[in-house]
Amino acid sequence: MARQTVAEQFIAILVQAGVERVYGVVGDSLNPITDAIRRTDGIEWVQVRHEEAAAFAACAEAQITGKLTACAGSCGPGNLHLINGLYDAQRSMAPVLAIAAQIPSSEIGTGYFQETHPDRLFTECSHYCELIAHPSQMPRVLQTAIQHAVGEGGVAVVALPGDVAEQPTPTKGAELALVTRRPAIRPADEELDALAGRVDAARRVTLFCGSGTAGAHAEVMEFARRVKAPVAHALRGKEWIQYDNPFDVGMTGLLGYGAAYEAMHEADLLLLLGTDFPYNAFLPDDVRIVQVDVRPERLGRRSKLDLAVWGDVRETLRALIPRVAEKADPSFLHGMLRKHAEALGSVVDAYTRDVQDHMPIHPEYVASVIDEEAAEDAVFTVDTGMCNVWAARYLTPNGRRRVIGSFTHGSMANAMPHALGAQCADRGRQVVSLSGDGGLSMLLGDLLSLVQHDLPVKIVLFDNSALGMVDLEMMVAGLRPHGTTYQHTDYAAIARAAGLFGVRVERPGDVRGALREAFAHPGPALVDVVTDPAALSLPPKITADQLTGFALSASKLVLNGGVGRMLHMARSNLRNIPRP
Ligand SMILES: Cc1ncc(C[n+]2csc(CCOP(=O)(O)OP(=O)(O)O)c2C)c(N)n1
Repeated sequence: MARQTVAEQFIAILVQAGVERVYGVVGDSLNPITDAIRRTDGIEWVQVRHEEAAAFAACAEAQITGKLTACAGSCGPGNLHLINGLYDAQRSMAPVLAIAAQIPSSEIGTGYFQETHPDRLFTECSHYCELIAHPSQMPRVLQTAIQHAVGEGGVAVVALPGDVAEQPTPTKGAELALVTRRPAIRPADEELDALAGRVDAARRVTLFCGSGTAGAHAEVMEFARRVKAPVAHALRGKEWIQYDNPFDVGMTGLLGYGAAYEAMHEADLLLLLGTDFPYNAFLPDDVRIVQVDVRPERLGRRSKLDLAVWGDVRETLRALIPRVAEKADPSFLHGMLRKHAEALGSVVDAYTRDVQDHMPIHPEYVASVIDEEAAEDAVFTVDTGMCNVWAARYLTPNGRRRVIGSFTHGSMANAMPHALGAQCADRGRQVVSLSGDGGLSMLLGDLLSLVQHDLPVKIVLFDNSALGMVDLEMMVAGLRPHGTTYQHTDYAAIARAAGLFGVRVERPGDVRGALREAFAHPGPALVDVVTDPAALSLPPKITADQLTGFALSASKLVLNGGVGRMLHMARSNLRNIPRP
């Protein structure tokens, strides 16, 4: 029997590692890989139009399934296009293996046609990035790559020259003992005792939760109940922690709302749980801070810590809860819950004013209708830009819905290709892309991929003919907006021409019906909602000299706007509190 080629062994190992699909664009040096995929059961080639979309799609699929996914590009420009989506995956800790096909191995270093050096180019956006220069490096290099992506959470890149991929492997692809899951990390007893001592000594404890609280909802709630702590969150913590949360005091940061800022500043002990929240101007500098994170390099890089705890949030809290004494005095918690409901109550007016008749359509109204009409287990993907604001304030998490965005890398154009990958992972689940017109138009070609693969993604386009977020930044910095407008474009017509269901909505009264129609449509659909580019206002107390771009100096809430169903949640959390 003929020996396996490197490409065949490569793909067989990906199947063993649980990879179900590889997103990408074909090209000569990649041909042995795509051909091996074609001949292998259990793995599928998902052809896209732009490799950046392939990397975003893989990134979203990995975040939905928690499993390794893959993307691929041909040599030179082909794999270079992957780079932005790979940064996104790396920074979201999404396990993605990227196959960067390379020029013929004999030509490397000669300035050959399409020559780049993927093993140098992708080092910054990966945990592992190596060239397979000889078949004998297989299967060890691939195994090492997979274990970096899965074990460390993020990207591994393997550069593979087409000629090497075609050669027979020296070793038959034996079953490998691959790492497919990360271990639970429990801090040492000494750290847990020190942490319990800090918690017991504090009178006012606040928890600030990030994406590291995924899977730890029950533990966070039990701990908060025991120590009577308000629970604040960062944007990436929202989907994991805000639902069924009687201790919720909202979100801090540029898009923040509610009493999160106060609760974090008025505490005498702040616990940062699984968050690498970057804007340290929102973190207090005169409060004792303990940080718990699974990645030790993150500990203390945003604020000075009194205690650094290396561990999973879930494992840490499980071990901590029996060690801390239950606190008797709920007055700090109750005070913060009241402040939270008051803070939400005062901004809600901004949203309700005439919004259902407002022309052009108010984007907050669109977001609130999406929240009401979308399925209880929908996946929302969110474009960088103002859609982040609408998602943060209007999407109601419930523990089953997911919200995926480029929340750490902050790239535009992510939502539609993220939706593509999320939908591939589960064709039966509703996937709704909240897209900006700037973002969508950047990778517009991949609308065609939705049609080609009959992926029933629903795109809701916030079509303000502007780079709205940048308009706001310029305004905040005291600059005259420049280079931020687009000509009006009928994206619904483009969608229809591409083979999607497309509808353009210009009147607020038509929003709900159009969304219902699109959500009920069996295939891909785009609702092009013409929205008001000047929708958001800055709160009156913010002045331009308080802010330099995104570096906030003195204030706590940057953007004014409504908060959707959160007011209701905040008020219902108050019901159990005895009146003062
Ligand atoms: C790839 C990339 N280019 C530029 C930026 C800077 N940027 C951030 S938000 C934004 C505007 C986004 O516009 P749009 O998608 O139309 O959404 P809107 O904010 O108008 O809702 C820009 C240019 C970025 N984050 N990523």
